[in-house]
Order: sequence, then C-alpha cells, then structure tokens
Amino acid sequence: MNIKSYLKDKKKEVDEYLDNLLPKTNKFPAQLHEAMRYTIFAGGKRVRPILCIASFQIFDSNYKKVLPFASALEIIHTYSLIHDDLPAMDNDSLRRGKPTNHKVYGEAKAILAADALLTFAFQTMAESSNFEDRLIKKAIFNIAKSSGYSGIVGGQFVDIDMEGKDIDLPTLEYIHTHKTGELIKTSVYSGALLAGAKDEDLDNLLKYAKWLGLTFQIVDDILDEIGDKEELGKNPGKDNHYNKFTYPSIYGIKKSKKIAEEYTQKSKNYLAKINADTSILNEISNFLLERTY
Ligand code: GRG
Repeated sequence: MNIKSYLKDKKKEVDEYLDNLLPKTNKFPAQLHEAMRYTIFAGGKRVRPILCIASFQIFDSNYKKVLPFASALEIIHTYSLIHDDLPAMDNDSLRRGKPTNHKVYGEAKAILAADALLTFAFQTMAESSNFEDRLIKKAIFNIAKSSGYSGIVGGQFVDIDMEGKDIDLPTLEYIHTHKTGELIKTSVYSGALLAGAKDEDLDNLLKYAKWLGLTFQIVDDILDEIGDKEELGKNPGKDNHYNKFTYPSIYGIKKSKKIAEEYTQKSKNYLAKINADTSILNEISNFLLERTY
C-alpha cells in the first residue's frame, strides 16, 4: 500500500461526501451555506476523517458506512479553525492557503457559519442509520466529549488563559492533549467502535491515538517555527508572536523532533498489540511525523 495515494484517494472521497452533505448555495440563506462551505473546501489534509476511516478498516472493510462520522469530524475540526482564527482568538488572516472566514464574510457571519457547522456535524451523526443505535449513541457521546469543555474547547481555553504567562509541562501537555489530541483520539476511537472492535483493541487504539495526538501538535509547533508559509497555507511564527510556550520553545527544534520520534514509536507499540492489520495507521503515523504542511 502506498500511503500517499491512500491519503489522496480518501481525501477525495471525504470531499465528495462533504460536498453532497453540506447545504447547497442555491438555497436560502445562500451566503450562510457559502460561508460554511468556504473554509471546508479551502483545503485541509482531512487527517481526522482519514484516521476514522483507517481505524474502521482494521475491523470492517466496508468503510463507506463510516463516511457520515468521518465527515462530521472534519466539520467539527473546521468549525474550531474558524473560531480559532477570529480576532478575539488568534486573529489570523490566512488559513488553508486562503483568507480566513471572517476576512471574507466578517466576524459575525464567520461566528455563525462555524456555529452552524458544529451543530450540523451532530445532526449528521444522529441521522446516520448505518450502525446499531447503541454504537451511534456511544460514538456521538465520545465525539461531543472531545469537542467540548473536556476536549478542544477546554484546551483552547487554557491556551488562551496562559498566553504570556510562565507555564509548566503538565499544563502544556493539558493544552496539547485537549486542543489537538482529543479530536484525533475520538477520530481513531469512533472509527473502530463503529466497526465493532472489542474493548481491548479500543483501549490500545486510544493509547495509540494519545501519543499520535501529542506528536501531531509537537510537529505543528515545529512547523510554526520552521515551516514554509506557502506549503503550510497559514502564517507561521504565531506562537512566538503570542509568547506561547511550546515544545520547541522549551526544548529547541532538535530535541522536539527527537521527542516527536519517541512519541511516534510509543504510539506504534500500541498498534502492534492489536491482532489485525494496522499497517495503514502505522503508515499514517510516519506521514504525520515527517509532514512539512
Ligand atoms: C476555537 C474551540 C476552538 C478550538 C480551537 C483547532 C484549534 C482549537 C485551534 C487551531 C490552532 C491549532 C494550532 C490547533 C491545534 C490543532 C491543529 C494542529 C490544527 C491544524 O490541523 P491540521 O494540520 O489542519 O490538520 P488542516 O487544515 O490540514 O485540516
């Protein structure tokens, strides 16, 4: 299996699914639908839906069944990016290689478009009838938990609260594991859960995803320092600008890269405990460690 073509194919499928799913721009209020679609289709690697699909595929080859959930995860992620870019948060002008949502539609409409995306994600999952109700309920519960106060909102809150303040390592890890890690964790978990994985495998996948999520954020912080604006599709140097503590600001680039490698290995050790073909997740871990965008 070639991981690059796997990622490309799955991104295409997710994009097609999202295009059919999202409200159309020929329906009233057209501009709301346009603003919802704008940041979704501005670009993006589709990491979270692809993790969900790859995790599902370990236990069930009919992965198309999980596309509503995979797409919902991308929709939640995109809502958080729109809010993160707002003047009251990171105040950014570039995302996914395009002007940020509020730069195009104005602040009030960007907030509403993101709110509409978040709620639409849950509508989409609740509407799905591809799995037993108890599995759907459990998946939605976990995705909600990872999105709210005990997930990305909690992580973002502490991140904002700590701006310019001295921060200890446990607080930095709280920010990373919540702001970034929780959605990654729930993407891997919900894919396997919906495919009918047993508890022991789910437990190993959760541990895999925990280390993967941390690695993802460390690499994100490294790219914020040394990445290329064109390739990233966003403005680098934001962490320095906001005096944020990050792995590179504490350990430097070289040691941070080493830590990311160690964490990737730790994550893969949990995959090795699963008695099924986990090679796609294994390859995705390598890709996410080595990514330059
Ligand atoms: C506003 C509730 C709320 C949350 C914001 C997602 C987020 C939390 C902030 C965005 C800024 C940031 C550095 C978040 C960490 C998560 C992260 C690395 C986002 C970028 O994810 P990618 O690289 O982006 O998967 P694409 O565009 O490829 O989808």
